[in-house]
Amino acid sequence: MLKKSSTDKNQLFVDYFFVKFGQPNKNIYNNMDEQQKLDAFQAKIDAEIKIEPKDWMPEEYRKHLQRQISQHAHSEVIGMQPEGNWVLRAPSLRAKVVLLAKIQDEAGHGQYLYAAGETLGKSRDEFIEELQTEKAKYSSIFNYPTLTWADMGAVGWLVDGAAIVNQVSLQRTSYGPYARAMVRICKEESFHQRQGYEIIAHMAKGTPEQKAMAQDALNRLWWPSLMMFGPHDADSPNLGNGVKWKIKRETNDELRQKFIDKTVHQAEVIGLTIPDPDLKWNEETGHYDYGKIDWDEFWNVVKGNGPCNKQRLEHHKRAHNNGKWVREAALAYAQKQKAKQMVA
Ligand code: FAQ
Repeated sequence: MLKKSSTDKNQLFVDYFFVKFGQPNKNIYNNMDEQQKLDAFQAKIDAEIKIEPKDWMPEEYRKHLQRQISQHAHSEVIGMQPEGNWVLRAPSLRAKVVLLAKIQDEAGHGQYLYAAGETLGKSRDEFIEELQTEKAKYSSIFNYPTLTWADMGAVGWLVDGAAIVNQVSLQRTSYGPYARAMVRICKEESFHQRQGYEIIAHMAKGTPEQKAMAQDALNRLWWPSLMMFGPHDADSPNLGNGVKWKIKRETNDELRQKFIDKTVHQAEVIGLTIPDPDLKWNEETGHYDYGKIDWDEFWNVVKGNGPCNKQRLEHHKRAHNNGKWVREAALAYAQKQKAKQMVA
């Protein structure tokens, strides 16, 4: 018997079952036809009850999540490369320690996300194979080079800033393991955004040359940061199911607008100019209007032809191969420990 819960959302789900199928029980899905299962699943989503790994779910929902979560994980891991480029050239010991900590956090985010993805029945090896054979994507932003120290500021400020806007929203996503991973990731991501803003603010207040470097980093990374949110809603094939199943809680355009609205003021405070002549406050909508995004550039990068796509994947493959002995050793150690426990 499903226990009636005191919370409204569970109540809604239970009520649904009483009305539709009579007394609900633990194996509610067993005697349902396909359409009834889909209806029941949607009722659960609508009641804001999280879907957990062992729950029944439509295959399309599972595939949608495997795609999005693994791409998210790949982005975190590939995203370490542009910043890794500056660890050995950080301008002070403090800057180096902070940058290293941030990059290690990104590796951790990849771990949480791969683990969440694995609960959907696909192994980490399969996910990585898909990345390395270009069947899976990762965020377009990481295919741009990081040319100066100011780029470390711009990446933290803009790229992590954009990532947070999306990830705060994803804390309410319908799949339990993904939502819970997001809660922890968001806490760390806001430290990342601040470390980037600190760097860029410092440079913007520095010598004219340093200020010029900060402005140049903003000029190069502004538009690619807006592209992180994906195509406009009208051109987003995954939007319909994403919203219906509450995987996505806000659309690509809504999130992009949120990011722009909060970032414009941050640029003003440090005396930098957003490189968009069409950027204008709109009294009527209460948002900034912005210029046209170059979608040809976006798709070119997504299809593998950005400035650093090949370099990023080759580096990933090399590091993965070099780390094979570590994975094997860790596995052998774990097996030994397990055998010891069995004997004891
Ligand atoms: N780059 O139908 P939609 C971070 C693809 S984390 C590449 O709109 P959807 C932390 C999309 O996959 C950054 N591909 O797709 C950090 C789809 O192709 P598919 C990553 C993109 O899923 C900071 C096709 O275009 N965050 O930065 C991009 O509804 C600093 C059509 O698109 C996440 O992954 C893109 N920008 O919306 C780390 C958040 N945009 O798969 C290190 C979770 C779209 O059908 C350093 N993901 N595509 O072959 C999401 O929220 C969504 O998946 C979107 C795309 C918004 C990325």
